Amino acid sequence: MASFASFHSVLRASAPLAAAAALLFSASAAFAADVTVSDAWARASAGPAKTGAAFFTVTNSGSSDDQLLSASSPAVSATDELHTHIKDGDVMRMRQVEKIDVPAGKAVTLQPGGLHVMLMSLSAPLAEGQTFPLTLTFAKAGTIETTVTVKAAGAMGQMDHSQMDHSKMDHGAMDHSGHTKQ
Ligand SMILES: [Cu+2]
Repeated sequence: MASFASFHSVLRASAPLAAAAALLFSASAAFAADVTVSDAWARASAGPAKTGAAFFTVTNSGSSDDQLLSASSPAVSATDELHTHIKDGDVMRMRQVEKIDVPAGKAVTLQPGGLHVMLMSLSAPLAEGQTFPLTLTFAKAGTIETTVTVKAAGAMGQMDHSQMDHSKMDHGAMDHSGHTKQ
């Protein structure tokens, strides 16, 4: 009976710990659900492109600001970067950014001519209709995996960017001199 009693007391002692662990787990699970990724797409490559771009909407329905820190799509590209566009005179230039802010209660849309995930080294040109997994890492929400659908080469999303066809940009010739990380 002595051994049963001590076993019982161990159970009692660990009960608060188990409750705390359960609370932590449910808190982080609830938090992850606060940030969602939707409508992920990329543009089909025009010719033998080495780079591509992926776009999507991040919605933060929680009460804490979050940041997108990195993206990864090893199925199609060895390296991905977070980019934005800046207007330099009449020329739109891409610039790498360290993170993309996703404020509490806001939705951020990555789209042609603006923020995007740059697929830096495609293993093969992206074909219309193709899908591939994209893993996004957030500062607080952690890792979220989404599926990217490849649309026609001229696809623009909701905006008209006829003067800025990303697929025709030569990333290699891009001016990196002003490539400051934010
Ligand atoms: Cu880019």
